[in-house]
Amino acid sequence: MSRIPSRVTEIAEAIKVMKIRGAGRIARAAAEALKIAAEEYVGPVESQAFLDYMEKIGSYLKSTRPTAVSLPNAVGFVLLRLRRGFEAGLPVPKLRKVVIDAAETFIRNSRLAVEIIGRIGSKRIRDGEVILTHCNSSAAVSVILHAHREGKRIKVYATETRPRFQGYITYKILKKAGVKVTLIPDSAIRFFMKDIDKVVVGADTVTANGAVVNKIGTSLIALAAHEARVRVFVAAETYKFSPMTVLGELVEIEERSPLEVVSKEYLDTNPAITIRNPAFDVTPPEYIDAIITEKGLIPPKAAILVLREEFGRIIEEGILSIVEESFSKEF
Ligand code: RUB
Repeated sequence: MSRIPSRVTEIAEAIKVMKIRGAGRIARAAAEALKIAAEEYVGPVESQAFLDYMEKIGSYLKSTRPTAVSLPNAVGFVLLRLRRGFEAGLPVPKLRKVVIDAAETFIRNSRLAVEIIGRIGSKRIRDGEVILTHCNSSAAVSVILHAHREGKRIKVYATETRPRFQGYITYKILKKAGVKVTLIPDSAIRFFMKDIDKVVVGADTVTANGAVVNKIGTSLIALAAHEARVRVFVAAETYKFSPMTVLGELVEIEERSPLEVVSKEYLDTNPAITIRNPAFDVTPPEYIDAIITEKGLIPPKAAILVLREEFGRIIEEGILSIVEESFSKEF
């Protein structure tokens, strides 16, 4: 089998160490990696060998980070089209083109989705409002930037987002665009909530019941916002919706190294210390007012409708295989 090209391993490594981060960027990087893999394939001319190689690359990319469903959805988008081409009997050069076209389509649609979300979401922001955002979400930033460009005199609070400080990226982007932005420690959220009109955050995964998995701390923000009757908006492309959750699967929450929380010196001098570092948490649908997608604004409970429309076939096939397994057992 053709070996994994070094440009693909570089992308996978960059996702792992978070040089490439944020669910949308991760998804686009994975699509790009699949495109590179197809372009650089030098294995046997049999279609089956090409399919096996691409499936292997897909699994490898999916193993880099576990929580954002945008990653398996991006890989699935490309490989589904490859499998269809394979079943139609296409030869390797044609299959290669199928992968390249699918990857480019995914990347283009993904960028367009962020833009559309910005336009839709900004309509919900009024002149003079104060927005709170968390972490660094391209979709949430798109909403804020559109509101700003439309001339709305908004003010933004951006959390630091410990332990990886992605809030600094948000701060920098907004500042550069001329938005009035203030950086605050994560623990100051409730202190500032009385000044805030709307919370706008992104998503790594949206589940079948409308719960949103996003950067650790999001659920605390939503809880504080709920208490203060502040509206919470989640900006999420439809490829952040998880078809596997319809089949009962739980979203794996990534736990990262304690070295993101304390220094190596501290760890070395306190070897018995226990540290946990979950990277994401789950905000229940009750604490979310609306999810802004590129297909429109929806209440979180309507997540299942998006899932049925976008991933209907995958869900049907999943249900079918569960039914088949059940029939093969005696009950
Ligand atoms: C990033 C994060 C972002 C979402 C949405 O976590 O939680 O809010 O991924 O981002 P990490 P986007 O930094 O650990 O990847 O809207 O850009 O897809």
